[in-house]
Amino acid sequence: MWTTQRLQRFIQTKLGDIRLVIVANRETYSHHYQGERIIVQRPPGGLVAAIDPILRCCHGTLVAHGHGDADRVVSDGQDRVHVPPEDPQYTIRRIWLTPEEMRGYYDGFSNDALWPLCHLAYTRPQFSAEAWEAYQRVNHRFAETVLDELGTEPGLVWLQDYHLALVPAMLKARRPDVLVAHFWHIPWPSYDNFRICPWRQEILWGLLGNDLLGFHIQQHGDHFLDCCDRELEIRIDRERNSVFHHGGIETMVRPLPIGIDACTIAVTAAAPESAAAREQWRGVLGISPAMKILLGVDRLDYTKGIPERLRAFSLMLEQHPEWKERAVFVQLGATTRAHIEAYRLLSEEVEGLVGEINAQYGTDRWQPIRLIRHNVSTDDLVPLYQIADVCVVTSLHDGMNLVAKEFVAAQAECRGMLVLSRFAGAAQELPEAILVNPFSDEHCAEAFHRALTMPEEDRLLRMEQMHETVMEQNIFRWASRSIAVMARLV
Ligand code: GDG
Repeated sequence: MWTTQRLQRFIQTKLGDIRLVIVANRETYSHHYQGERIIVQRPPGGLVAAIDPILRCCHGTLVAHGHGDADRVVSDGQDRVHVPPEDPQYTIRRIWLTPEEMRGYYDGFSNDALWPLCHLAYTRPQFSAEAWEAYQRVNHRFAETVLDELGTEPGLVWLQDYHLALVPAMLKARRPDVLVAHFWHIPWPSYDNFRICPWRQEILWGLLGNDLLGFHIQQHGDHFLDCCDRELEIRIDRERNSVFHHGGIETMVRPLPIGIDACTIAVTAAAPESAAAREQWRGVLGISPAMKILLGVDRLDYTKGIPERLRAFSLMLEQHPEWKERAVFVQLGATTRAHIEAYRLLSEEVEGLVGEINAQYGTDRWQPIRLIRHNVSTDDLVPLYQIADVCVVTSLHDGMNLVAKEFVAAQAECRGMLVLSRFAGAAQELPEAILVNPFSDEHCAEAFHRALTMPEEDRLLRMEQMHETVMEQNIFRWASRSIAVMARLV
């Protein structure tokens, strides 16, 4: 089993004194004013959960955008702060961005162009020259900051995600000796979808600055190779999964499916406080122990298939009326990317649907859907996973999906069941889930009913297998696999 300690030893053996710099848009800790006081927050999201344990165990540096309103005050003269605050183990080097830069680079290009371009969710990407210009400028700033952090030392730079596609080539142009790797956390589209991007060649060349480019699954890597093949004058070696360019320089493309810190979730689940929190959830939601709970946990994002699953739940109530007053759908949907039109529309759609379905089926004693719009703390999320009978993940398209894995890790007694979209990367590792096509309400409604009525023996077998996979293929294993590939390049 991969643990923090094992990963720490592994990194020391493999990388020795080589400095590890991770680069991500989002910082793992942010500082905020609460009245006169300054508090520390850990932003939610899969990426933060993945890189924090790695940075802790290799005492590396994270270069990230400082977005907290008290971030500047707590940073030193070089914009650095040591974290976690209670026991500092690594450094965050913060980059400051203006609201205008954020509108262009983050909202505009990253989230309103690249995000819909890469997800087949049928939301049209918005390509704006102004946003693209901001994206280039901010990527340049990230590259300059990384170079400044490295000084003249040898180093390994590990970039995260789609906000930083141009940074690899910018780094290599100045420091060809530095090893550059990148993990792309979201899907890569097929060429037919990718070719609508006006700046497709620039993005491909940016990413070809990497020595290693990781995706969750082989299919995303294959799509990337196809795009390079169709757009650029370069050599693709399908057997090696590599692109050769600039007179023989190799960019390796690898499937590296991400995991979660499953052990921490299992420990939280087993803690006595979790038992109290489970009771508290039932009390707050007014759910009796006899009531079956279906649970969805997502940022409110149009790729996650939230309206689709609510419609499917409504259909299940129509087709299987025996679930009326016997099942409740709890949906967590914290707001994200609220400045973007598509997200505002989604929020209205979800609120509207919940209202309609509750009005149609609800009774004095029962509200079929409970929508929770605020961010729930991780300590409160684990007990919610534990009381759920069915966890519903119906992403229209998803790189991996960590919620599916978190639910399985929290369910030590394996009493629940997972309904999982075929179009989430996680479906490849968790085939024992009930796999669904989220574009079909009928298919999902039947899957919910099947999950609720699955014979215990079958359910246990499937959940136990998934539990084993999630515990073994954890975040430390992902990090070790990624670092093993990078170390071979050193
Ligand atoms: C990207 C890719 C890939 C959500 N609501 C709350 C909350 N969350 C946490 C979950 C989970 C994370 O957010 C969501 O992770 P996902 O993997 O589902 O999705 P993205 O944020 O889109 O992540 C995805 C991931 O990167 C990693 O590579 O799997 O495909 O899109 O950890 O628990 N956490 C808390 N309260 C909430 O209300 N505490």
